Amino acid sequence: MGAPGRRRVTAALATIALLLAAACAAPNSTAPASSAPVASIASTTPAGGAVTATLKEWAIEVSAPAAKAGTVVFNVRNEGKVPHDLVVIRTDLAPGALPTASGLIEETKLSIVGRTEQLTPGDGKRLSVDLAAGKYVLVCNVIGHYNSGQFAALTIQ
Ligand SMILES: [Cu+2]
Repeated sequence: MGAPGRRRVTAALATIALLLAAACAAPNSTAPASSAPVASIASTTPAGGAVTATLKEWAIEVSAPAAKAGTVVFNVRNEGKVPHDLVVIRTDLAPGALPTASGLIEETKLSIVGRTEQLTPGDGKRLSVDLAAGKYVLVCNVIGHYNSGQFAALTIQ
């Protein structure tokens, strides 16, 4: 009747040994794993820069005519007296030569890469868009506004 008792003691010692091994291994295994992903997240997010786009009757004023490729943040502000929106279009067409119908840009014939909803006077919006190098046109596509001259060119380098 001594054998079962010894086996129980052996099992208990084995459990303690496993717990000690786990406790010692934990700090060593987590330290290298937590530092590795931070570097890869930073390197996969290119900084394209920020562009302020001011909407008014009848213009879109941009803070710079060009920005770097990557994630571009548009700080859009409506400083006009009526609602306006901002639509970002990738195109080689001249800013004033986009196809229109019934006072609107024909969006289905163009490559729309970003947009805001209509902003009321005094309102603002941050619009973040991933832009590749190329030529872009910014427009307000409220009826009649593009035809009134509310557009601007933007080059991504
Ligand atoms: Cu407008």
